Amino acid sequence: MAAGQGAFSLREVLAAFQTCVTERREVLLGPYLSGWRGLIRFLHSLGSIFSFVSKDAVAKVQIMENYCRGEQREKYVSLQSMVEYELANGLVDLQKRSGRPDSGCRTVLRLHRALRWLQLFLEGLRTGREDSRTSVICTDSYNASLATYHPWVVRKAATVAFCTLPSRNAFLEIMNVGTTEEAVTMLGEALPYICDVYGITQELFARHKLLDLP
Ligand code: 1Q0
Repeated sequence: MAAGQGAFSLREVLAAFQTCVTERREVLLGPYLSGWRGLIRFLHSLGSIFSFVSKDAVAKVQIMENYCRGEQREKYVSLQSMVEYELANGLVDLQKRSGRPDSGCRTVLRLHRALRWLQLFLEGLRTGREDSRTSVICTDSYNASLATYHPWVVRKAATVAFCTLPSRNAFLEIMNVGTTEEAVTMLGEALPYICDVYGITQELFARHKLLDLP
């Protein structure tokens, strides 16, 4: 059932990541970005201390939505068609962040790295003990993924913000999928879809040597 306007349902967000992957193992940008929109909506509800994160995430989703609505929109249907189009047309700067508009490839790469954090974080919530601290799960997931790519000042701000996160049980409740037990079950069912999207994207970007785009 659809959640009411403004309400957050992790089930819907995860369903978006599920519908991303086609039979031909392509990742569709439409549902990928709506999954991100859902996550950002949730991030807003955690308070203004996370606004430096949501601003960046919104900016990146916006860049991609503009490509998806723009003149070349048929090239931005899937990650595969985007990579092929941008590389074939010299739109990806491999050396430096160019003065041109940001490429879809570099922008998706940032979201892709954040998806790894999400995967680790949700897995940590799922397998954590009832009394485990969300801030610790979040910090560990961040240090094992995104932190590598962030300068000291961002790492510091992120770590401070994580300390304000609600308890694991409160978190499982705001997922809006029923009891904490139901939330844990749902995470177990849904996480493989996020892993799948992550794995396909990682393989695609590795094959085209796009994993270090500036
Ligand atoms: C639950 C707490 C959420 C915490 C989010 C963790 C991520 C911290 C990331 C800090 C990013 C800082 C802002 C700037 C970074 C940019 O420099 C960087 C690189 O871009 P560029 O253009 O400078 O090369 N950008 C990024 O690395 C992208 C970061 C995007 C982060 C998007 C996070 C969205 C998170 C949503 C919350 C999901 C919670 C799901 C749990 C649901 C359970 C009810």
